[in-house]
Amino acid sequence: MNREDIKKYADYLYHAEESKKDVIRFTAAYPNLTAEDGYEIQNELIKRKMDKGTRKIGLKIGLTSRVKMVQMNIHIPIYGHLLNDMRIEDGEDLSVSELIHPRVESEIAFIMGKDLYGEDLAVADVMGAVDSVVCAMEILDSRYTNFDFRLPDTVADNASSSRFIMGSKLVDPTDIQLENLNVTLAINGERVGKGFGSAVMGHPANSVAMLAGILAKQGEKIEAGQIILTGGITKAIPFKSGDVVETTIDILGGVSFQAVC
Ligand code: OOG
Ligand code: MG
Repeated sequence: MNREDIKKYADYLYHAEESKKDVIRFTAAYPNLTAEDGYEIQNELIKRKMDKGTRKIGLKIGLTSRVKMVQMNIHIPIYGHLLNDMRIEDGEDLSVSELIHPRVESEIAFIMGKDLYGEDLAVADVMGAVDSVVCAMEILDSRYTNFDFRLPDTVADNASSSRFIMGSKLVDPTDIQLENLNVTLAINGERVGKGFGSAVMGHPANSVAMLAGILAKQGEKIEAGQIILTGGITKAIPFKSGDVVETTIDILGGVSFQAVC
């Protein structure tokens, strides 16, 4: 894909988000678009946002659980970037009028204490570099009509990411079996999703090891201080203004927000 096309597609997504108007997936017209093209567009899109003054604060991994792969009908994990203006605080309101058609999913977030570099890392290597684990939610807001996309489209669209929210309790992961933790997503007190930490590739650290492997091939690493969203444990569920959305995870505690206009 040439530079001009990469810029054109990034522009298209940038304006879809700015104007809150969904667009048709690129692969409808260009079925040969590849995941590599998608990452080039994503990088261009992130660059545009950083030119406007936002900062990278972490990475998100997606499509790492069976429930999410089945929901989106894409069976290959993807990643995207977390920027400082995507973060909302625990208990804060989330304005849905800024978004197109938001959905929420429960995740386990890692805050890295050390750099992580390498291919074929094991769970223990990853956990050795994690400073704390946190109960989190990701708000997805695909810029594509009806969340209808193929792998390269969503990669280009920063993996549908829109906002994320982390609980205030930072937990030392030593001696915690993340795979056994029970995760519940509730809207207005009604349970709408549940799962265990093991839903993410057997253990959320496996998803981070996979990401480290992808980055290592590009000569890059996961950096100390970065926030990593390890992937949805529950299906992503739509919500609307007025809803109170909460995730609770054994040991890690809870996190919530209220959706407002
Ligand atoms: C793609 C992003 C998936 C996850 O955690 O699985 C994702 C989508 O479902 O729109 O963030
Ligand atoms: Mg996610």
